Amino acid sequence: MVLKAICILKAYGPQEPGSTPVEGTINFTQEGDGPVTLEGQIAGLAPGKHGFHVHEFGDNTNGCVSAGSHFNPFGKTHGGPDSEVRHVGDLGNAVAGDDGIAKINITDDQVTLTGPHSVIGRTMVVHADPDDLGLGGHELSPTTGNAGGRLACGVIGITK
Ligand SMILES: *[C@@H]1O[C@H](CO)[C@@H](O)[C@H](O)[C@H]1NC(C)=O
Ligand SMILES: *[C@@H]1O[C@H](CO)[C@@H](O)[C@H](O)[C@H]1NC(C)=O
Ligand SMILES: [Cu+2]
Ligand SMILES: [Zn+2]
Repeated sequence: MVLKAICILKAYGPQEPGSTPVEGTINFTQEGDGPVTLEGQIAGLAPGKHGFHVHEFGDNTNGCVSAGSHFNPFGKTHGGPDSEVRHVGDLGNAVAGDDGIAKINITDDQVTLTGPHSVIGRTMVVHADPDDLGLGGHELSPTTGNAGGRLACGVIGITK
């Protein structure tokens, strides 16, 4: 069985005048209990790396802030997608080109759309700064990768 989900990322709060709003669409697909593939793009970013994670809550009451911390059901330390120790939500960085567009095509074996640790109903966040994958030596490296503010986010929802 193929499971599908979708996330529409939007910016909350005041935007800089004249700036392109950060926005994006990510499609999720999973066959059975295999890895999840995320495909899509995010536009309006500064060129370079932007931390990209699944956060705990699907709550946008206070914009992206109420999405809480990185989704971490096993109580691990922050890492990168290929780290042995990581949060389930740690998907590393979205990398934008000079056109401000980051193309996403990630296959991950910890994110899942099924079972008690499903990411459906949680929030994807794209950040202002690079995620250092836990290695930056900053006090925030072991929790957030020091990825800075939350530019845009969206709840992961079931689709057909
Ligand atoms: C993602 O990568 C796979 C495998 O390389 C490819 O088949 C697929 O078309 C890519 N998707 C997008 C949206 O580029
Ligand atoms: C995402 O899914 C939508 C609807 O199924 C589809 O139209 C779109 O091409 C998909 N985008 C990517 C990048 O796979
Ligand atoms: Cu994040
Ligand atoms: Zn993390």
